[in-house]
Amino acid sequence: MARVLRLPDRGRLLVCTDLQGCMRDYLRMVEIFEEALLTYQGDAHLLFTGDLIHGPHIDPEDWPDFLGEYYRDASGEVMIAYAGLAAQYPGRVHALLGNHEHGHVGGPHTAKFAADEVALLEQILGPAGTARMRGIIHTFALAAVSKCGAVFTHGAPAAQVDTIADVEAADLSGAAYDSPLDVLDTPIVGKILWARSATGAEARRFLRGMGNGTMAIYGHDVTPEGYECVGDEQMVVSTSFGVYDSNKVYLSLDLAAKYRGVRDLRIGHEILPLYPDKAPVRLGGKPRMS
Ligand SMILES: [Mn+2]
Repeated sequence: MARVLRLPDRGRLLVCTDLQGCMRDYLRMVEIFEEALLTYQGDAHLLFTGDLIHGPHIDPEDWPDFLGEYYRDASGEVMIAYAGLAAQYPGRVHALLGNHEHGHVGGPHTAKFAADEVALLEQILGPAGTARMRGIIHTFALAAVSKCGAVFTHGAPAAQVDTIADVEAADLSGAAYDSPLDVLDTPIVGKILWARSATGAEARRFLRGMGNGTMAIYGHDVTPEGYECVGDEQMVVSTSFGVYDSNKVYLSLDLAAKYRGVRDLRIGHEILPLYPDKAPVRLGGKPRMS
């Protein structure tokens, strides 16, 4: 797979950030995608912006509030389901690499919920399952660009990119480094996969380099409110991990539109609740009688 995914200039695009092994939210996103295929006469796309894997293995009584809605990690199952969906709808289901996937194909091993989450998941999956998962991860791009102005990455848009070719040429293997941790200090891969924030100047430089995009859309960090605008050109979205159901948000973009920036994205149109029946009005939920 090419390092940079070029999305088409028509159709509807649904965007889902960090699932971290949450099968229930994955299935809800598939349901929304299949509804969109009906609504838009088959012309819909679904994009996952990385970190589909590596969730908590914690019993309900030990679950801390800051992790949001309770779930149990189903990373292996989510990856298999993703690959099946991508095969079922060729060219319409896409994923970007997150720092958690990168650990399985040359990047540093993450240690969010285990001392070595890469080793833990590979042990659960066994050699054949691990090989299969790595094959799926190798289909993930590092960034996605679109004519509508949106540029998608896993982390914040802090990478020092002059042209799309810089990202196309990025080395993900880690082979060039003494230690996988060295990738964290690299100006492109390290930032795209790990940056939690970017200044306005960094974001504008990145967007210019990525073909004059107008807004950077990403996850990686949790925003408990569901989404957050940073200046006019950045939006952090939390669809699943670390958030309560009521605040989970996904994006629905018109690929034929020309968005001038994140202020053009409206609640109830482009910004939508994953679970509308649970969402407050401020996130597009319906008013309820109490
Ligand atoms: Mn991440």
